[in-house]
Amino acid sequence: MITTILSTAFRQKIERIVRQHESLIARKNEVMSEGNGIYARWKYPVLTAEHAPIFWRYDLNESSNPHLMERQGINAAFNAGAIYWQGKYLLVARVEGDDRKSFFAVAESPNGVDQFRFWDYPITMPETEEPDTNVYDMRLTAHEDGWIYGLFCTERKDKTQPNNTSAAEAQCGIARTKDLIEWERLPDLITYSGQQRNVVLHPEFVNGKYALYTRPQDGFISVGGGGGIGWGLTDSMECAEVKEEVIVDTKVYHTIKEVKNGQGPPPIKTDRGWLHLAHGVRNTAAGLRYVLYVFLTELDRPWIVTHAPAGYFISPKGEERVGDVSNVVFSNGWIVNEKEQVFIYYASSDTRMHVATSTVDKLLDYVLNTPSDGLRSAASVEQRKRLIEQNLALLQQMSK
Ligand code: M1P
Repeated sequence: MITTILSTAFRQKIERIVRQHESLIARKNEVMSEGNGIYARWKYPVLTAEHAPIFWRYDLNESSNPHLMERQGINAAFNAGAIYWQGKYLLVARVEGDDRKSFFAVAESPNGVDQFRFWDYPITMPETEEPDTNVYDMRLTAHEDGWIYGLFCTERKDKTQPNNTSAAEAQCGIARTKDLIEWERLPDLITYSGQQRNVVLHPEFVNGKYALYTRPQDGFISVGGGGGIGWGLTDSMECAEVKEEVIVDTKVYHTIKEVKNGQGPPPIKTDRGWLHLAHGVRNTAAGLRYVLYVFLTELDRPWIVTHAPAGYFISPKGEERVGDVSNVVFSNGWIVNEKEQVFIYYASSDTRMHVATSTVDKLLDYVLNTPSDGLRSAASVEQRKRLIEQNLALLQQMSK
């Protein structure tokens, strides 16, 4: 063991930083008063770059860091997968260092809405023979085969364009674990689409096979002519291959998912079907706008959409609108606890994590009873007129 003598001033500086960090983690969260009856947003982000332990960021040795510089800063903590694990709420966050490299790290909370604390070490994700340049956006699936799978985006340089320093290729990396500490890396998913992002493993076997939600894309950013949330089966996860990929939720002109969309976390099983959370992207003069939406699919055929409320479920609000990539909300993790409470973890503007809470009942009510997109202004007006007519009659009745 190395014993280091610290000066009083240096020790006090460390103590001050530790106190600030501890008070951030201990801060009680509060439900925001205004709500829409579907879910409640919580006031404070649940996980931020500042939640990263100080011993990840500072060299605490006075002789090698006499000015106590934060030399290895953390830029962001966002796009977290989530799992309810031994009575604890765990997020597997995309933590991004100041060097722009993302890695995965587990943060744990006793109640799902505050006190998220990172485990001491980030996840050591083994690599395949072709090393990843960047890994991010893990979806955690506790599969009925007994493993917890983490599917994530692995990004590498596009070697076909050696002179273009932005040209990249996205594919689906796969790893599995029993304890979220030791991870076994499996070969990347093989599909016959150009690139893949937002791939999610369905929690149950379908026709005896593993089932995957995919998001085929022509380029790294653009999904191209195809796109949409795809669906495919694979015999094994040890060398996962989707030979046939069908689009089950397409992008649609003049909707919140006009440019692209992608499955969020694995769907939640309910007695009315599989409840899905996804992100939709549209273009604006100010750039892309990412929102979240919800849909329901059949229990026995999870690839068949039965209910799809029009428009967004969560959009960026207030401070959420600003960050490294502004006007974005993105979710790849939600948790249902034993009381059927749902914790929807979403990131804002590729910077930090938030939570909104609801229940399975409320989400089902929302998805089953919200009108679907009429796809034309006139149809939207008719929908609204029906609501107004019905409400005015009720209000009139109430006033008698
Ligand atoms: O910057 C917004 C999001 O962009 C990508 O998502 P998609 O492939 O659906 O466009 C991902 O890089 C995601 O991490 C990011 O939050």
